[in-house]
Amino acid sequence: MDHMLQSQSGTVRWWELVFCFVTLLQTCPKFSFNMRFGPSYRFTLCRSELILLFLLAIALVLIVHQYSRAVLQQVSVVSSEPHYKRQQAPQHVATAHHAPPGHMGEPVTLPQEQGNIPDSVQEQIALGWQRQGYNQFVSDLISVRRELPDVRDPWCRDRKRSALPPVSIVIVFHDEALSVLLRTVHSVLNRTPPELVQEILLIDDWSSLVQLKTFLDDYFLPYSDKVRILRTPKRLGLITGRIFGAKRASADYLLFLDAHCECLAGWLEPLLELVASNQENRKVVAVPTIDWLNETTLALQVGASSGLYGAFDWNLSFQWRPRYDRLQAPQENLLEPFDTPVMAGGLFCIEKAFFAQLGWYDPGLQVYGGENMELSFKVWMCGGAIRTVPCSHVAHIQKRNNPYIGSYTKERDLTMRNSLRVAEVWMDEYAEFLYRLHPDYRALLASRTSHSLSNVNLDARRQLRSELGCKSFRWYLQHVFPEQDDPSEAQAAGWIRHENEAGQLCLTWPMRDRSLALLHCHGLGGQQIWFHRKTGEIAREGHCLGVDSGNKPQEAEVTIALCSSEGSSGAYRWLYRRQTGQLVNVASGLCLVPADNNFRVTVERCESADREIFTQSNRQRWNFQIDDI
Ligand SMILES: [Mn+2]
Repeated sequence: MDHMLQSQSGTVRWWELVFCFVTLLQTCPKFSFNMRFGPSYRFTLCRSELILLFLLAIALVLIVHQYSRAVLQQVSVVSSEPHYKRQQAPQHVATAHHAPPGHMGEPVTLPQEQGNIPDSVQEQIALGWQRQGYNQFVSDLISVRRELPDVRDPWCRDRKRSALPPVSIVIVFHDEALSVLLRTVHSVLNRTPPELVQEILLIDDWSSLVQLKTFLDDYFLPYSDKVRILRTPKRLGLITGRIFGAKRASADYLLFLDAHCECLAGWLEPLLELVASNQENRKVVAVPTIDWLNETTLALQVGASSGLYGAFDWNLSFQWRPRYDRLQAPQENLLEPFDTPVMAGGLFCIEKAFFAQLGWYDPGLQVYGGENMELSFKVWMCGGAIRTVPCSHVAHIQKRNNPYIGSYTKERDLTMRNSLRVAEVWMDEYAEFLYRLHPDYRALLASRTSHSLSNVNLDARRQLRSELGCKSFRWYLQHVFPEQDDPSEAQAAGWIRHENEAGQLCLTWPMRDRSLALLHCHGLGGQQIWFHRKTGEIAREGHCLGVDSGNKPQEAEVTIALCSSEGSSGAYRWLYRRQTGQLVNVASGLCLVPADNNFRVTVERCESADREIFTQSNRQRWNFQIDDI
């Protein structure tokens, strides 16, 4: 029983107290105690009563002490571990019936009926969307330490790994929602072996939200062994902000994350293993599989991105393409890292010395956009490789708009300026195709002399390229991205336009359902850019336009399918008659025309070319944007 009276500061034993008291009573055998309560009461306590009172007092002390000890024990259990190790949500919130919002990546939905949400809350929701491009209100409802399921394939989970070096994780933010930023950091701390995280550098790129200042410093104080907050001296933009962080990182390996991510179990190890192992004689940049955090409900949606590779179109916009259309032999194990010509941009692991050797990013690139193309081209062309790692999963919120850039025209203007620098330095003769397919680039290029594109000279970047002895863009297309439509191998390119009473309509693919359509020409390229190869195929993104003749001519259908690598049959070859603008399918001899509803295409018997009906509005007349490459 003596342990019950032990306190943190020393030991007092209950029987010692009793012993003292009994000794006291023995030394004064006639001890009595007189007390006056008010004017008329007088009590005399005899020895036996006094002993009883004493025992009662001892019992009370014991009860109080036991209770306070229990409380102290609880406090010490909680505070003895470093905060970043406390990854489990409290037990009571993890039960099925009372799971907290968003637990295990479940969607968080608000009541559908507007009437159920007070006006003040509706205002907050709208403000969150407007500021962040995602549902900040819902994010604020979710624990910043929420748990997520382990979505890895068992093959990834069971792999044995050798010792890995630590990384510096660089996260640039500008007015990110606090809950989203904190959740990004906690997902790293909670789901990464601490010895692999040398530091997390939070680069505050001139944010104006007040909670991202002193509050953020205070919040991360208990994590100061891992988290460092650096603030830029002025607005740098995402690209320069990343360079700012990279140069200040202390580890040999860098890992870049967007400020609106959640890393999943086992995310870092396979990336690092690929980058740090020098098994091949080349530097590898590793990219995780990107899962989707739904921007409305913050639900985790495990995507197909391990089945996709990164590509670009001739507007230098990033796009995902399915891995099955790659020409290189498929790997035996689809979970092994695979080559990707271009990376999405925000999430990657790279050796710091290699990044420095490549001249970081071009410092003339501003704010956002095009930097992923620059880094991707130069990694491949200057002796490195980019691989997607299917075992590594990072979930990411795709913002609906780009709140800190503003309008679409502003964004287009910004990315065009950046893309132009990338094209001028890295794309050799292919830059010319970019300008021919998108004439607004040429206008921008022409205006460059009057007001400089940027004060950072292009020559310095060209010189860097030649010092590094990098290969040509043609080499890159042929060896790294042979699936890409090569304009230099085409006889005509650009939009395939039809003019009629409905206006100017362009052949467009793929629609959301991967169908082929005839839509108003938007002039932005992308889905409306086609290549008429010298071999006759009309192709875009490795898919060829064909005719399925059916049994009768009226059953013939226009199809689109993966181009054959061994050369196409006549069903996929087309003849372009310049005088009449007719596109004649070689196998069937039928001509391409708009379908009756105008938003689809079909084929019909060709009209004879010598008749005088081929005005601009003839239904069989089509125009290529560039019909002589
Ligand atoms: Mn992002």
